[in-house]
Amino acid sequence: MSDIKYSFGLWTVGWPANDPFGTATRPDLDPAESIRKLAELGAWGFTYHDNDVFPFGADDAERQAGIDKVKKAAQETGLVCEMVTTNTFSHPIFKDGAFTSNNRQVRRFGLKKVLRSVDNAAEMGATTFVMWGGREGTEYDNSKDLAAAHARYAEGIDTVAAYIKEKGYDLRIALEPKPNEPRGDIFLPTIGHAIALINTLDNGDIVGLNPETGHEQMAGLNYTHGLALALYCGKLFHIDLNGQHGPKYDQDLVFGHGDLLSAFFTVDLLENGFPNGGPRYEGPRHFDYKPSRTEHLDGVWESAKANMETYDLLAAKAKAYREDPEVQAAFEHAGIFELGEPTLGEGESFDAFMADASVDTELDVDAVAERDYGLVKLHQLALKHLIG
Ligand code: ASC
Ligand code: MN
Ligand code: MN
Ligand code: MN
Repeated sequence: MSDIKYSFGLWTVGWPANDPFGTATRPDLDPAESIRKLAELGAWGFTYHDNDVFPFGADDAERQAGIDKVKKAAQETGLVCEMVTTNTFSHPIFKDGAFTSNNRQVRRFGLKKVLRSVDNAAEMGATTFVMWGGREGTEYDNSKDLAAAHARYAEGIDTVAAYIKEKGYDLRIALEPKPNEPRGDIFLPTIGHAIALINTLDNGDIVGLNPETGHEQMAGLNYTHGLALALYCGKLFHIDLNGQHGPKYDQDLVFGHGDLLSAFFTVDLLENGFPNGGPRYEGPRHFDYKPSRTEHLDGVWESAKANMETYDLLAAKAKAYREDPEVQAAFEHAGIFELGEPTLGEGESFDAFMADASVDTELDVDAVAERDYGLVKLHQLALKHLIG
């Protein structure tokens, strides 16, 4: 096993494989046992929703008992609790959303549930607090005042951020976009939507993103491009890696078991950074997948291992790809380093630029248009590193 910091949601291996069409095919797992098993397999960390470790409606004693069991397993194994999140989607009270429910009582209930989860995240030493608004959305466009819904969503997120600051917790919020499922349309469906809302917040400095591979791909979008935008904006706080085959229901496959080429370039970005330098993601490689319903318990642990093995394999391939002199020459030929140069010269004035005839009238546009970027050759080099 490599020294890469791999982390798993307890709800991933712990999913008993109940789906909308059938009952569970596996028994419930004890979260503390899952932590021990993940440690044995070589994972570094774990994450959970409040109700992965104590039931909805638990009294204070039952709540603390669930937390203490997980804490003990973490201490015994050395596995790090790096992120905590809140289940604001399972109980029927959240059927119209938590922060964006039309019902103010539900919004106040949801907010308090989230703030208690923030306290627990701090208690566990987690540094990221994820908010996936699974039920924040509609089936019908006339179900809500859509401006008010976004205002209430922003209010909720800002309130959680303000609470973290007031308590002095070392925590950052990471919003997780998803386009649909379980709602027909979920608010903040993509990375770009989330960044736009974050920019309106008073406490947006501690609010960023937790993009999930499959969620972006469900929207027909490019996950690696999304990570790049989040990094550029200083907002890539956490990641949920998994696999997905294009726009359809949320498959939550093992990382790399969906679009493998996309997974390769995701790992290339995470491990090697941008070709011209720039911001890097230094957080855990966190998996949010579901062991397929066909698998029993052996299959659960095989699938957990498969995530880490696939990432390790892709990391090694991506490293060899970047170090290959032929690839570096193809980068040069393609202009990838040239793209790192600003378009205007340093201190170049508008007057000088607009008067510069070499930019247009003296430019042989047909000759420039004939440039061969060699991008197919470059991509074939990547493919050969991946499967050659
Ligand atoms: C999360 C998260 C998701 C959902 C889903 C619940 O916290 O990251 O994608 O909840 O895994 O089943
Ligand atoms: Mn998913
Ligand atoms: Mn997720
Ligand atoms: Mn998910």
